[in-house]
Amino acid sequence: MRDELPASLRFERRDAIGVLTLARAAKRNALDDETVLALGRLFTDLPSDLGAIVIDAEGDHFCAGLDLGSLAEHSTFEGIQHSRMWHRSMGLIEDSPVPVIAALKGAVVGGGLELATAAHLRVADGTAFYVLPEGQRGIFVGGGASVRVPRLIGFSRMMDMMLTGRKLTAREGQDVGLSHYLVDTGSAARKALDLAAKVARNSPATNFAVTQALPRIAESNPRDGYLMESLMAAIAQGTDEAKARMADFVAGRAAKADSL
Ligand code: 1HE
Repeated sequence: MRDELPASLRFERRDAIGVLTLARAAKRNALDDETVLALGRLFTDLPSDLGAIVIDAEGDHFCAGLDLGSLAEHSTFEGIQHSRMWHRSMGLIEDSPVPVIAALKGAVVGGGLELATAAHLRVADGTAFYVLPEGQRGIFVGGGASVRVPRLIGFSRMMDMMLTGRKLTAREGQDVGLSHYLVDTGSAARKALDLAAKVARNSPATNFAVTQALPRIAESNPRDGYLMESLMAAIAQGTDEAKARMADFVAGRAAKADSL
């Protein structure tokens, strides 16, 4: 399927890392249905030996969101189905067993922010800006933003963005928690690749626990969360790889916590 991507997407391997590039710069990487569906297929069918994925973008902008040319003809029911299609694809990214790191620059707008927040880590450069223009376009978010964005910045800040069209700068996005890292202009992809190399060296059980269990634990009631944590911890520490890594530390062969 990776050979059958539309022209708007590219996927390449760099050893254990997969680099997915949004490749429709002439339209500021706006996401049409073909691209959203292909994202879903790609994340359903990942190579089994991948350690991390970086989402990068051609041109000056990460993603201008939904392709606005594609929405006008929808009936109400088609609108629901369209939004659910976005939910499926973004959900497959969020549920990827392989951690996903988005490299952000320029517009991270509407559905572009929905894509960015489906990733597990976000690295922004100084040109990045965040807008939810749906309010001003007469629509509402439909690709998962009302769940994923409040998790990061709270629904009150999202209300402000949607009611007023407020644009958050890269600095503001970093301060409120939209990005994990804010780096020099032009270096988001490089930083994302460096982080991906680190992430890919973790044990697959740890990366699974962090991407699959942690978000669910954080959103469950504490009593269920503690139990889920114990189960996940026992599964992770029972792997041969965990045993070997702990033995390496005890034998002085592994990095100390301040130099990981
Ligand atoms: C587009 C899109 C698009 C650009 N759909 N074609 N998203 C928005 O409301 C953002 C709309 N885009 C913009 O505000 C600006 O394009 C940018 C700030 C991102 C970049 O500005 P700029 O000056 O670099 O580019 P441009 O001249 O505005 O756009 C270049 C081309 O891309 C132009 O097409 P051209 O044929 O005239 O060259 C634009 O029409 C096209 N283009 N953005 C379609 N989004 C699941 S629900 C999610 C709901 C949403 O995402 S709503 C938010 C939609």
